[in-house]
Amino acid sequence: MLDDILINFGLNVSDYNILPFGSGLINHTYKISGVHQSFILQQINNSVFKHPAYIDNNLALIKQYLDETNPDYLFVAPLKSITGESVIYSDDKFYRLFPFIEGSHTVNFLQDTREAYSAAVQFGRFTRLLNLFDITKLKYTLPDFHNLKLRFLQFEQALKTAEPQKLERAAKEVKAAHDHIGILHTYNQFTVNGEIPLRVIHHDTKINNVLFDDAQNALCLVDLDTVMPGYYLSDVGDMMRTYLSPANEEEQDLDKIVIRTDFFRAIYKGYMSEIGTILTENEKKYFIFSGKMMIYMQGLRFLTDFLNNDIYYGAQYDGHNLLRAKNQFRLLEGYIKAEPLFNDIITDVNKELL
Ligand code: GN1
Ligand code: MG
Repeated sequence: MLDDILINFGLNVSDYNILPFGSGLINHTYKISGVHQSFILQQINNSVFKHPAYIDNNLALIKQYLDETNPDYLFVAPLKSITGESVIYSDDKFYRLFPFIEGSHTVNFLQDTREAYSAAVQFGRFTRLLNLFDITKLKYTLPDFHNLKLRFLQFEQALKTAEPQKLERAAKEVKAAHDHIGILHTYNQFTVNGEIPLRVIHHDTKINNVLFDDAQNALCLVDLDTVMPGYYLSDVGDMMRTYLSPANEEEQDLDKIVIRTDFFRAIYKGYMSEIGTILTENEKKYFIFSGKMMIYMQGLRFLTDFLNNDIYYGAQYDGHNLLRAKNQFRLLEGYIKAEPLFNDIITDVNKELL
């Protein structure tokens, strides 16, 4: 099946070894390894991304802009087929081919604050380099993707339709979702007041969407399908969600979820060293809030999916998405406890950055 796709790019399948690649939850990804050159082939999940052409539009425009303004920036855009297409439609599915960045690898856990710093620099740089890019040219590849208000409504809807035994199993997490509703109120406040500008952001900054070299320096960003206008809080918040704890969202032993404040320092320093002078004072006020917003949103999304019978994320075992939700609410508690420490770190780093 994949043979037909590769032919479009002038590749002969018998010259390559094809294996599933990475640990993304949404798209299917394969590594196409050859003797001289390797590629990443990705099948877009088009029940999630309803308009693959929107993704293509955004990446092409951004690539062109970056090529013109910052030719040295490593932007991993999809390759063009023999007929000049960057999305191939075959058998009701959409595919793209990317160059494999030699010497790169991804990680699912962060062990060293330097990795967090380096990834945060990459995400901050991306948004900074696109600061003057006209965001009205970008399509919303996933409308309302990080709209917390909508995520909460979807959760409430799932409460109405879920099987009673699922509601029982999830009682604690449903309570946690309601207990932390203040996060939604804060979100509503700044969105209604238009206090925070839209910027070009990545929208999925979890650590396995960054390529590292062997010395653990972040080389570039991948998984660019959700690049679209949004709040910088989404990017910073998802870094908090995925870099602070040594245990990730799949961890079943919740006691392993702890907040590493030195990783918070690394994220703040890395991100702000790139874009601190561009962010408005109002945006900066919400830096710590970003983590609460994204951890809470992810908890709601996993919980909603559990109630909806795992239609979005899928599940490898019974209760998988409930466990992920438990995990995220535990992380949220730890994050909230650490807030005073985060404030001290910000004051401290600001002195260094001056
Ligand atoms: C999905 O595709 P992947 O695994 O990089 C999801 C993110 C979630 C993440 C949770 C399009 O990201 O929003 O944060 O799972 N992407 C989409 O692991 O829904
Ligand atoms: Mg991914």
